Amino acid sequence: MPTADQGVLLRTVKERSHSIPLPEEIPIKKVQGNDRDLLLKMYGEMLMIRRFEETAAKAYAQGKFGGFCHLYIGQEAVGVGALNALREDDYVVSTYRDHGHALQRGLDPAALLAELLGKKTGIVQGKGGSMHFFSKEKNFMGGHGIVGGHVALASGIGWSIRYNKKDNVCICFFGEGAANIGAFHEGLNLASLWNLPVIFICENNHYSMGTPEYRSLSVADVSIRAVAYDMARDHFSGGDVLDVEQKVKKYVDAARAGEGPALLEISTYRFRGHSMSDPAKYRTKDEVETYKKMDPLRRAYDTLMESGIPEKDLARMESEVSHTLEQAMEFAEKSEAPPPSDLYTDVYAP
Ligand SMILES: Cc1ncc(C[n+]2csc(CCOP(=O)(O)OP(=O)(O)O)c2C)c(N)n1
Repeated sequence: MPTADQGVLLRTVKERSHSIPLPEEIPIKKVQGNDRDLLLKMYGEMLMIRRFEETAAKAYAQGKFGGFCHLYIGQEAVGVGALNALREDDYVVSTYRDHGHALQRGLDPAALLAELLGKKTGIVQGKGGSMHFFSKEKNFMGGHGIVGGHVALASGIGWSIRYNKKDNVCICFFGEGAANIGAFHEGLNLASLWNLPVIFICENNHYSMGTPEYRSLSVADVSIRAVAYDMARDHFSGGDVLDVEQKVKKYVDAARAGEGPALLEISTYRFRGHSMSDPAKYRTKDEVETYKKMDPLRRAYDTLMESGIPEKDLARMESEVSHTLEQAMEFAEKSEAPPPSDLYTDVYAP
């Protein structure tokens, strides 16, 4: 072990943790005025994501589609809170766990379900599937299957914003596992060097597939990695959607004003396995139950009730969401599969 008097720094991490952190209980507080309106809107958006994911899970279990399918259930407050801090013309780039981010950017749930089912009416004509949602019109730049690879793409998007002298911002989502990939470090380095308007959001759900963070991260706090690149950083809980929106907005506004990128680590938890084929036996029932008690969707519901929103208004939102999804599923099921000749289209850019 090197020592300080030999002219090298001592290591600061003396003992590694052998457990993942459990969520802190945050008391429910009343909200009013604009905050209450925003929370109501964001509750509806989280509800749409939760029910969409349940619809996708059911269709998968019924064998209506196969391949990879990574659900966002439990993490909704991160995507919804963070993306409410953006303008409509801003950019988003995501991972294979992209359903929630895509819905939040306004991609049509019917086109997304059709994509899952591999139909021609899907958001990318049935050729991408669950991991590759994309929409040029909505500046939703994917859906990417290579862990961490898209972090460098986000810096490329940031560069194009600066080059074109626009005042947009790009949010890039990834998991803590991606923070160990080379492209993450390359992306952060260039974003800071060139002062790019990119907010890197690490959705730390504490597991990379079945590997807990204490077996993959040399330093448990991912946000500290920003220090190496002279970048703004923050680390907070993703349990309260309003809190996430307010915190992320600060960094988005700063990036838009030319103050450069930030690395934000937002703690969260996925209630399901890594993907539909993962029974998640590496987690204890107690751990899962502890996190479920802090369900961000339930928290938003309870806060709204506490803040005087009538129960019937929330029930109406629930039935509107189910109606939209029923129609979306019907559309997806009735749609045609792409013809075999589609194998030869979209291979090269025109
Ligand atoms: C470069 C690369 N290596 C390995 C994989 C296989 N893989 C898919 S998801 C995943 C775990 C990533 O975990 P994390 O980044 O924490 O995101 P989470 O799934 O928890 O959202 C791995 C190893 C991959 N897709 N790409």
